Amino acid sequence: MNENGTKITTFKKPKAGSSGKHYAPEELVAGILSNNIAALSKAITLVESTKQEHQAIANRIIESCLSQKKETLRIGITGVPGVGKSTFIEGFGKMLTQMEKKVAVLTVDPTSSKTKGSILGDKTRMQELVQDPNAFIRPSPSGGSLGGVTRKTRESIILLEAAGYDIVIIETVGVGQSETAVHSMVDFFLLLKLSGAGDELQGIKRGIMEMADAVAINKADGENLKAAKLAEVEFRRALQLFPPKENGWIPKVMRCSALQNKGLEPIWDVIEEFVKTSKANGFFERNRQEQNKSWLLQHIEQSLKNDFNRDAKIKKMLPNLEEKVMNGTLSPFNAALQLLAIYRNK
Ligand SMILES: Nc1nc2c(ncn2[C@@H]2O[C@H](COP(=O)(O)OP(=O)(O)OP(=O)(O)O)[C@@H](O)[C@H]2O)c(=O)[nH]1
Ligand SMILES: [Mg+2]
Repeated sequence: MNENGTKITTFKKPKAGSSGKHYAPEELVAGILSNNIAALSKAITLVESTKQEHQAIANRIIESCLSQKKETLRIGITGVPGVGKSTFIEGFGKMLTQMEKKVAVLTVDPTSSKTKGSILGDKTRMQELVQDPNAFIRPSPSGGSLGGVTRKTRESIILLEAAGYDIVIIETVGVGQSETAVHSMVDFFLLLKLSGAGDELQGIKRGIMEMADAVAINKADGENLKAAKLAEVEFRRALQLFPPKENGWIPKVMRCSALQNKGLEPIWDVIEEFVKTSKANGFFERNRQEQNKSWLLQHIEQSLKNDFNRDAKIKKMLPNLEEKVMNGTLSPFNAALQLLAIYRNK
């Protein structure tokens, strides 16, 4: 028994190279539902596994976990490397656990040149949250395409929510396509920015500003405070130039110091206000439904692509046709049609 009176079951680690039969899905589901961390971690490992037999078990677990309807909140946090995302999540997460909320943190970094060093770095930056019994932190699944990482993260969210985490925070580095991917799996998207250069509005990626539900100027402390206040005013002005969002929400601009734990409460107030408004006007639920739909379509696309690429005949024919296309003796369009015909008649 743990301190909450929940029975702790131990899960045996399967032997290396085992077929994965050692995982009993029902047992893992029961473990997840009673917030057994070992079961939860094991299930996420299965979700992340590229082995088909593991994925089959993972799918069964996800299906059982999906039926657990709970009020949860998914928050995405983005910003350039070094803006202070992990530091912010440490302070913000602790604030939430003090409010008796259970918080899970995932990171999405498909570039996954993520060395051991930077994972350790994250853990050091979230040192206290790591030890908090009401928090669960899991770094990005390593390797793989953005599509793969996105799928794994979405599935992990379901497991975490079934395990009783009220709030799932997803950190993603503000480069490349990962922001769009994270935006498509969260309810609220927070952009962290830096000030100080005096040219805050330059280099703002329009798409990201459109995705953000709030912008927080971080590192608003010490000598940087004055510049942060200026940046706050400028961002607010700049955001007014964007057309209103379809949910009617006007993105908020704030400043904070993640390092000094300042300005975090007002950000939570804004998130609560967002949740209240978007639940009242139906956007919250509709957004999740749309996200589920696009997840379905993406999954079909991904599976078809994988199946196509794995097909033996395609593998055999592709290099030959590729060469013809490259030297101009066959049009890409025709080559594609031929390959698709071969694929369909398999
Ligand atoms: N002065 C000040 N420094 C901060 C603040 N927040 C973070 N830092 C520092 O900025 C550096 C980077 O912080 P991280 O939290 O690792 O930033 P990150 O955005 O998670 O970085 P990546 O994960 O590499 O993208 C660290 O040295 C932090 O101590 C802040 O509010 N004020
Ligand atoms: Mg970080």
